[in-house]
Amino acid sequence: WNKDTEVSKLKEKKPLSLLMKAMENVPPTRDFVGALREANSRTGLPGLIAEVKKASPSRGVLREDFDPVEIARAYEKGGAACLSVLADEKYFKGSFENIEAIRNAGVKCPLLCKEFIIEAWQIYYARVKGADAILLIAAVLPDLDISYLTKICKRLGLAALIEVHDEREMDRVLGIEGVELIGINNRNLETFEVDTSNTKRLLEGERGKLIRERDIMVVGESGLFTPDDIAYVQEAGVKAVLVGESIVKKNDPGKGIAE
Ligand code: IGP
Repeated sequence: WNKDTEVSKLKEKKPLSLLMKAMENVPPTRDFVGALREANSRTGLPGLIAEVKKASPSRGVLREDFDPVEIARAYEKGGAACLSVLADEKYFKGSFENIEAIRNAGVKCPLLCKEFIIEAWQIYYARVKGADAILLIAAVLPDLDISYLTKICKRLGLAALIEVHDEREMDRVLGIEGVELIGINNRNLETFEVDTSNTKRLLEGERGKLIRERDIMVVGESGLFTPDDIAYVQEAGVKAVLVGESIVKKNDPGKGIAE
């Protein structure tokens, strides 16, 4: 993330009038948080958000033969509760068209639009393309923007996944009204270093207590590769996980993923 990203996002800006018109015809959203809760209570394991990602800035291209619809279908068949679909083109080689294609292919899992969202029109655009949830990154958004964008999501029936990386961001986000879904990113977005103990640290003590009292759904994100990694973040208190690299690279990306 840097200023360039911001400029490129704003250059793509779609006219609000067109988006509003297009919104009249979109089917209702699917319950993203509900699907995670259902999977968690049915299996006793964290609900899986399986990520459809062609490339990343830290790892380069993950799959040469990347077919978003095929991967999404495999994940769904494998028991994923929800899918995360990269829309960012510059760093992740994703697109909004991938979200649309997966939605139109009849995949039923709720879809998270993975785009760097900084303005309201991007949420409308995600909704029009078939997303059921969007991502808001606390590191790049002031509290007031998080609050405002979260309210827009609520009005549109979308879930907002608010991503934090450290205690300071977690405390900011816990101070914002209406937050129901928090992602703890184990990857430092500046150094790309991954540390799963990040999830544990941020859920200890008063923070964890507050989260349980408010029944906030917490997602452990990034750098999860083994069943032990999943058990570790579950022990720390998450009821959902977001997994990309380790499953997207598999020959059969859906095989055994929900176990
Ligand atoms: C998935 P991984 O290490 O399993 O591929 O991570 C997901 O957490 C990661 O892609 C991610 C991300 C983001 C991508 C987390 N936060 C913000 C883009 C933007």
